[in-house]
Amino acid sequence: MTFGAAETAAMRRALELAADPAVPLGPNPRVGSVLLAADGSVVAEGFHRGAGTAHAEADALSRAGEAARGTTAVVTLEPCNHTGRTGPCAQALIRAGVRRVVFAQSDPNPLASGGAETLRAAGIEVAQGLLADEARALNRAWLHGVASGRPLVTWKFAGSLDGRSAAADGTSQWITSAAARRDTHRLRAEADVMLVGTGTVLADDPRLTVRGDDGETIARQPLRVVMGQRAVPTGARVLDDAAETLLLRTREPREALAELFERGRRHVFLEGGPTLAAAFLRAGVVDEIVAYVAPVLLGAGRNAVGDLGITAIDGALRPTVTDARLVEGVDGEPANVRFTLA
Ligand code: AOF
Ligand code: ZN
Repeated sequence: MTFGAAETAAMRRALELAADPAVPLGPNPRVGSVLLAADGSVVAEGFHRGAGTAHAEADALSRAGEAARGTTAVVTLEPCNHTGRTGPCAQALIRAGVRRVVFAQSDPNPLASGGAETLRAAGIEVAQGLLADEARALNRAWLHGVASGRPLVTWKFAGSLDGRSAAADGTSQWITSAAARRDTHRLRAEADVMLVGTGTVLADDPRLTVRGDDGETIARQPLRVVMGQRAVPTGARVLDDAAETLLLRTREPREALAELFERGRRHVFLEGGPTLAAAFLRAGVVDEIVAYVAPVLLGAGRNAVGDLGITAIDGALRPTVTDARLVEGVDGEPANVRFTLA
């Protein structure tokens, strides 16, 4: 399908609006919308601000008012066809007199899909697929949830060249570089759950907050979740008021994920120790691995991953590398390597 330059620029803007960091992550997709006049100028912009609020199209239409008539609606997701928490956007676009609708990706949600057909049946020109990869990347956790019924799980590995997360005496500070840790915080900010086991809380007393490059906690903090059957001490830093915390008294990854999905969470960043990492890998619920490897050899030491029950080479887990890059060190620290695997 062909798209005009103004439509492409509008779709980029709609993706940017959709990704607004002030929007809470949750069970709904991130969606943006721009209404264009016939000469390509912007009539109105809109975006979705979290579950229960207006959809992006409705937001843009209400800002445009009468000026919506005859415009092209550029939307990052196929307009919905259902009455859910709000009314169907396809009908709202028809009523507003929109001439053409351009969307990036079709809606995989069976409850809401079918908007494109409804629009076409009403005589509106519909074109799809513009910047679809970017739109899918933005909502990959939500898409994973629609397809699988559980949250996307990203496991973070940080270790030495020989796969250790701590020295033999248990000291574990600063295996990966400060630059690698800052990079981790950028990835954490995209998730809505930070998950560890009680063992990590007892051993490291982590805060599990997301800090920006300046070291300050950012506004949109993921839910901190501690799972396991050991008690979390009342003074643990994970219980401070920097972010919400949920204690799950289970050791079953699938049960924990089901509970988090139920609570509207769609992307779990797994930062646990060797026991929890092994439990999730064994249960087959790790969807993505981000591995920071530091040029450090410890020889003996604590394994970053516990026993996976693999005894023969045939049983090895072999994730695929989707990205590999150097994370340059600053202030004299060595570069680390970051692999992304799926
Ligand atoms: C959104 N925001 O801008 C668009 C969505 O939870 P509901 O009833 O508001 O409906 C959510 C569904 O609507 C969602 O799963 C998706 O299929 C569709 N479009 N949702 O939250 C939006 N355009
Ligand atoms: Zn809608």
